[in-house]
Amino acid sequence: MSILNVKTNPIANQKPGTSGLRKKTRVFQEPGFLENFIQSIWTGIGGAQGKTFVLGGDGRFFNAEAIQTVLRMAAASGAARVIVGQNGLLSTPAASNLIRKRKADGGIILSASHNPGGPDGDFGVKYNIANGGPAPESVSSAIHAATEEIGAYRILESADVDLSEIGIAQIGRMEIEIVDPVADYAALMEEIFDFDAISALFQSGFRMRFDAMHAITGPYAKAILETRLGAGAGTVTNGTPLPDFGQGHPDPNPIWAKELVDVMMDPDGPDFGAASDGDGDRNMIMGRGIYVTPSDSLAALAANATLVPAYKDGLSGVARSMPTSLALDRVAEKLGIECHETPTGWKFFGNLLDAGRATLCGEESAGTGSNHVREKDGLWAVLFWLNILATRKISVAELMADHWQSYGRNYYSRHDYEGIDSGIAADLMQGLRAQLPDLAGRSVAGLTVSNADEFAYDDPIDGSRTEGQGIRIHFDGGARVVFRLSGTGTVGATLRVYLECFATEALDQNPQDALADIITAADELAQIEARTGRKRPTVIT
Ligand code: VG1
Ligand code: CO
Repeated sequence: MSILNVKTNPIANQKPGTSGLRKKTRVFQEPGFLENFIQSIWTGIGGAQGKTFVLGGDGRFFNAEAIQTVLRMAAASGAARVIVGQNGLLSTPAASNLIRKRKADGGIILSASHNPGGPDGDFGVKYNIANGGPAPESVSSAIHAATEEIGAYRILESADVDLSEIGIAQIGRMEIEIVDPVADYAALMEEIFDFDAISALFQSGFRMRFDAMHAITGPYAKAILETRLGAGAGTVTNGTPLPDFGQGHPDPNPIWAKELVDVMMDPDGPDFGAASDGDGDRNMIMGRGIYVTPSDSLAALAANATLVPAYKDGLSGVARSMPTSLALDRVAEKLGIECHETPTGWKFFGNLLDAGRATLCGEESAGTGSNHVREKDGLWAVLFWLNILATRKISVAELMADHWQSYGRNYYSRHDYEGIDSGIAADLMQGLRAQLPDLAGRSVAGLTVSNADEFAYDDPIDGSRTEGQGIRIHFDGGARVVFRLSGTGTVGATLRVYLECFATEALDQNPQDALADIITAADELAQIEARTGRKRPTVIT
């Protein structure tokens, strides 16, 4: 086996976004594209020599080929060992757990997460550091800088490694350990939650439906919910990972998981419903007749955390991404704990978790997690809910009604305008930015602006500053609208408009009705329709 030193040229736009590098699959398949990026990861982290990495992906189209390329390149650059999930599969939280548990130097996760897969879909690569979490900005910048200077990459000439059997393999001088993708993760869940209480809940006739959306969580959910906890065969639907996710869009929200929503809205539907995304780090929570918004779910988990064995002594603090609703802040205030506000993307929670300043973190996009790993974790959130329901012995609808009664309700919705022209999107954001100095005190659609700014984050642990993280406009009475552009899309730009208002009465409204004035104000401020020609959002969650 010889090591090839292949000459290459920098490829433009290999800049990691909110969560790794995401591109159309066909772009990743272009000669040298994946290779350039992987070599740049090695450069960005100071070399692969002697290191141990964890490697796996969500099973989407091109996963199998890409895994082999990464293995050959790790061997060629002197990595000592790569721990890889059987058949090249690992959910994002399971990869995070393995990196931590095995004290690896880092990990590569092949996934474009909630983006559709397939030859015409998207593919992605994420690099995680030794704490198990997404590479922070400093590491991502170093990787990006390397992509702009690369002149050659190193790859081993070798046959494909058979990843179908658990055990040890070798290419060149590098050892490859093929592991069961589920075992360590399932063991971790058992340490955190009261499995006996959850099993008893299922034995009492509690019915659940988990939609794995043909993505990575199928095998995890079957092993934990059906086999270990006795939820019964058939609880997990769409449970076999498929390279194109069954032509679906593996984003667990009421639009893309409509099949589940319909079942849950039936008066005879199951007691509890949940779904997860492409790489298993997001969650959608439903009860019979009720969809729980991710922001509310995060707040409810925080409020009930001490019912879970791992959090019985309380939370050291909590954190949420800036656009996530302020429902969490109300709980933190009552508990007397710190509540941090970070930019969008899990990489900003890592320092807080490492420093013990936050135990629980979450995002409005259906990501929730804790200090058990350094990623958001879909199935963990589902088990958290089950643990609470098993202990409190009430329904999801009752639990949320009780929560809103105690804390008030933050009505919340996100309106996405996908695939708009990048130039128009940039102008729209610039238009908002230009208004910022004079917005306070102005009346818009009958609401008065109390203050407005562009969010910048000063990390309290490492002192780094991250600017340009979304424009936020607060109104008198606690309402708010936030505008930002997505950093995970692969076509044009996606404008995300996050809408929120606070109520202590009339707690049963449709969020779109409760938010009607703020929706009007958002359009007036950003001139969405005038600038984009769009009369309505592409996706409302
Ligand atoms: C989106 C979400 C963000 C999440 C990110 C990665 O980013 O808004 O909250 O962390 O996806 O999630 P953006 O930049 O498109 O708004 V995952 O599960 O797709 O890795
Ligand atoms: Co994801």
